[in-house]
Amino acid sequence: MTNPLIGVIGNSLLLLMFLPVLKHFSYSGFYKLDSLKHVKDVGVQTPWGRPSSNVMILALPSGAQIAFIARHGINHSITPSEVNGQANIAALKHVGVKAIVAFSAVGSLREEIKPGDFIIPNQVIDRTKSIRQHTYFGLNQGVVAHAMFGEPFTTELSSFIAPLVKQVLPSGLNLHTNHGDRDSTLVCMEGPQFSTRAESRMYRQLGADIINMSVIPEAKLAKEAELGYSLICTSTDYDAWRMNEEPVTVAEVIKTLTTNAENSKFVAQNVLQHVHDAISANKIPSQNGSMQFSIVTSKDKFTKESKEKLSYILPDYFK
Ligand SMILES: *[C@@H]1O[C@H](CO)[C@@H](O)[C@H](O)[C@H]1NC(C)=O
Ligand SMILES: *[C@@H]1O[C@H](CO)[C@@H](O)[C@H](O)[C@H]1NC(C)=O
Ligand SMILES: CC(=O)N[C@H]1CO[C@H](CO)[C@@H](O)[C@@H]1O
Repeated sequence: MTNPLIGVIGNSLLLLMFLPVLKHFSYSGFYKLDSLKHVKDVGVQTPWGRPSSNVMILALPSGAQIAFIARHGINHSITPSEVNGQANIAALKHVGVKAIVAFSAVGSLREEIKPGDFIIPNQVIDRTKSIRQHTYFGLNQGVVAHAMFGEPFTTELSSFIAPLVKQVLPSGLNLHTNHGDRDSTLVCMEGPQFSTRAESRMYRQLGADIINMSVIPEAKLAKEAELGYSLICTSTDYDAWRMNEEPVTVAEVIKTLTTNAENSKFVAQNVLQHVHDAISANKIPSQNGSMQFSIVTSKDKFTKESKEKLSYILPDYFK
């Protein structure tokens, strides 16, 4: 059996849409026919602990396999600040994944990004508060490394995915991406509470288009682990910036979230096979080697412990 080449990180709703037959979900099973097949669950213990869920190996209709992690746990019981990003990314790397297609619900900071619309951002503003472990380096292990993060997502992967998403969007919904020198910017806040109106308006002034609580540290850790990473977002609401509207209600978010998860499932099914094929044919450049010049500490200073730990994600440098 070959390793899964792509990893998917999404919420448990997305998984539910893939696998309506999972026992502990009571779901109508309406989508049974076109769902992905569950091959097996892999319980992975990484040097940074356990991922949010087992790594679920799912088969596409062609038989190609993907690896899925439910970001907030299978029962959605892990808050964005509690998600163990280090373990999630390391676990996907460990099972052989080369690139990650992540899904996230976001709030919209722009009138033209309507609830239900899809967004593939190319830039990030980090407003998390360093209570999440956001790097594999430092942490008293004696290895210093600085990953490039000017392009927080894998540009080639995102531009490969965009037309595929567009193809299957239900009519009335739009896909928003960067164009020309206009970035598509995601601001990542700590949460778990949503923004105040003042914060929401500040993010608009900073040039942000959408907001969520999940892309950091995922995108940073994927870079450090030399994995491709792109994010497909679905807008649930208008956050809190609109003066003459009620701020986002949780009920509104959950309702749109469910519809969005259904749409995300169709998008995922159209996208994943193509991404798998492109990665196996080397049509999307590999991230292998991208950390080559980032590690500042010289090899002879690595401790036995740091080598053991870091070789889990970067065997070429820490063997
Ligand atoms: C999820 O919830 C079910 C009960 O609904 C429980 O049996 C199961 O252990 C939970 N799984 C995890 C991983 O928390
Ligand atoms: C990745 O790049 C390193 C050099 O940085 C090379 O030694 C290694 O063979 C490459 N691995 C793969 C899987 O291409
Ligand atoms: C506005 C906002 O933060 N939206 C989402 C961002 O990400 C978290 C975690 O995935 C979602 O639960 C939020 O609804």
